[in-house]
Amino acid sequence: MIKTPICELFGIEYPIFQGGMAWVSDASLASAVSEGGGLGIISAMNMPGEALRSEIRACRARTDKPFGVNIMLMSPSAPEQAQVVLEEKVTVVTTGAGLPSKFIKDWVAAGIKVVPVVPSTAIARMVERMGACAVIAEGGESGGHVGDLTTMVLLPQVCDAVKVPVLGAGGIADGRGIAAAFMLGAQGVQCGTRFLSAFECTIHENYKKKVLEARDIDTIATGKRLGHPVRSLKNPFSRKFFEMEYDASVTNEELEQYGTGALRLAAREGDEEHGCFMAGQIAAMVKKEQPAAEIISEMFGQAEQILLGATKWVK
Ligand code: TUI
Repeated sequence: MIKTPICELFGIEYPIFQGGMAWVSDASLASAVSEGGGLGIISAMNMPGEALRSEIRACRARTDKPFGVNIMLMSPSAPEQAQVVLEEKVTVVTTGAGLPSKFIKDWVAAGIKVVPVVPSTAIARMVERMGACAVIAEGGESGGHVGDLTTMVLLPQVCDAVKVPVLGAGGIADGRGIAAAFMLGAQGVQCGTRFLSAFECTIHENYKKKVLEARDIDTIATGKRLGHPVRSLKNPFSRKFFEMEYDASVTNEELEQYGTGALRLAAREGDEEHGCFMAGQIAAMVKKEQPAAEIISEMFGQAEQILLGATKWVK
């Protein structure tokens, strides 16, 4: 059994969060992960406040276990979503794509556990000072909006920089990844891509198929020019985006315009031409569809075996 302070802090059996993935992480996936002993997380992305409220209530109807909500701070809906998580007394809020400065004081005062995703040691220190009870150090191997540093480089440095517990994220999809994150100082992990293949994940079947068929070199980070690079699977959309961003005659507005709506087209419509299928570099290691609970127990079973045998080479 692998127990860390993360389990006690969040009331979960296994020290794993399921990443809040835009247009992907709904009440179905989040409740399945929480029922499986991890922390399921609903992605609020661009939802209006009331839509988020009903997703939170739908999740509560499916599980008595704790779950979280991810607020994407670049979203124009973030302020109203911040209010809804307060009113609904959500157990955990994770944040991404920015600093939670405007909201964190009220959340902490209301007893909400705030766990920001951080791409650097400076930001990790900043959010710890603001009242975060843990941080997620996410390397650029991950899917979606990515920072510069890799998990291997970022994670141990964030662990040294803060006193609160750290979860490692980016490039973790099996027990080896979990064991490695623990070796780098993490007390837990967050996984997104691995949960794309969960039975309870409601994304379009084309999306699942693309993840299951992905090879090691099949993701690409686009959007660096706009200041918010996004990692997704290579397809006509992402290749065209990549070309456009290196074409000086294309304006930033045109580039933004081209990307608008592409996440929804991928996740909900399965549009292989125009959709942006966000996934981490580890997609190639996602090989079968299975229940979320089985994903968790399988990963931790493997991690336990590895960690128990970790001194094999030490004399
Ligand atoms: O947020 C994510 N992953 C995401 S958000 C998203 S939706 C989106 N759509 C279009 C364009 C951009 C995003 C898809 N995937 N991961 C957590 C994460 N947070 N990664 C990096 C950061 C981050 C970056 C900067 C956290 C804080 C930060 O602060 C610095 C600042 O200047 O705000």
